[in-house]
Amino acid sequence: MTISPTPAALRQKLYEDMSPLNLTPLWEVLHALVPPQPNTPCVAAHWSYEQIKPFLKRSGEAITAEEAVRRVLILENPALRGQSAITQSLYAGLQLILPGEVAPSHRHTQSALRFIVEGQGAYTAVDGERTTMHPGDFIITPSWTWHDHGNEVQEPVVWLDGLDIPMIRFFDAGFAENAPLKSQPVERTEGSSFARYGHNMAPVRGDVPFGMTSPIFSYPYTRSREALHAMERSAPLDAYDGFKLRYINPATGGSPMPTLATFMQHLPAGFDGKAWRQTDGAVYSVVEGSGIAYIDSPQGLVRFPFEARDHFVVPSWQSLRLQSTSGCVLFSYSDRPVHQALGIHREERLS
Ligand code: 1HN
Repeated sequence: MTISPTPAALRQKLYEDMSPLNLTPLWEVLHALVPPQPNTPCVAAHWSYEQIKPFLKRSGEAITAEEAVRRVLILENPALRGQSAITQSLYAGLQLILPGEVAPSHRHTQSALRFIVEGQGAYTAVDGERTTMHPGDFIITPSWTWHDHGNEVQEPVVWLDGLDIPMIRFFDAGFAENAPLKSQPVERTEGSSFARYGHNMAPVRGDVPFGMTSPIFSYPYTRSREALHAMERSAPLDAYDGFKLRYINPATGGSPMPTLATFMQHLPAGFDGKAWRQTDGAVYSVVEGSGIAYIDSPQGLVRFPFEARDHFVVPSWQSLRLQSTSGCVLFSYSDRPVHQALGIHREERLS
């Protein structure tokens, strides 16, 4: 008498026998492939600038900007160590440039944003134009444009680099090359891009210079700050965001870069915000003031008290609630434009 194998044994044998042909049964993984809601491997995390600063200083002693090409400490998601990623799609790092240094010119298909964290007077050069950095300025490096940085002043300058590196890696669409010259030649006077595109006006003829990326090179903090404060006098307070604006590409009204959306918000003193969540995981840079971020993660409620120059990351679909006793200003970025282009963006405001 033959004993027929159990269904479990039958299946196990099937899996083993077909594995050499690189076949795997969907029914064993279906649930994980299409979870009922986003199930990110990322975790909420916070980097205190006070704790990071000594290591930035030490990297300044350990390597020159030129030798490093870019002297950056990567903010790695604790659950994605070794992947140079702060979320599955986004990269974040803090870059330091010391007086007299140059970070040599190169270009790559990855798009970058710079958000100035500490110090002023260093410059970044893109496509023949330089812009001087000041804390709170949001500066763009469009995909495939030559860019170098330099510091001809007396103080160190630190900024947040936000790039779409993991996303471009996912698509296997990354290209890069080094320029023949360390510093690209200056071809336009500083402020030239802002003069043409930064005043709700645009040149009458001609194409936009950087395709889907904003023609504005630097969005100065003086202007963003003024907008938020004027809004505070004239618009109702949002119970979730405080006073929050998105940066735009003036040519399209859309995000400044095809892969990255950027935001600036002001939480007035005493703000006690409601919780909300979105599919786009977001990186925050604290510009001024202090507060507390509460993030509802599967591991439980996480509480991050933050101060100026701190950074934190809110993973996809984990709810965020912001509080500020003293008032604060927050910059943030995410991959929202990609979610929107794919028609999969979701946002939920909880009570
Ligand atoms: C890059 O080009 C910069 O230009 C910063 O400052 C960070 C991280 C990975 C790849 C390229 C920059 C970067 C980067």
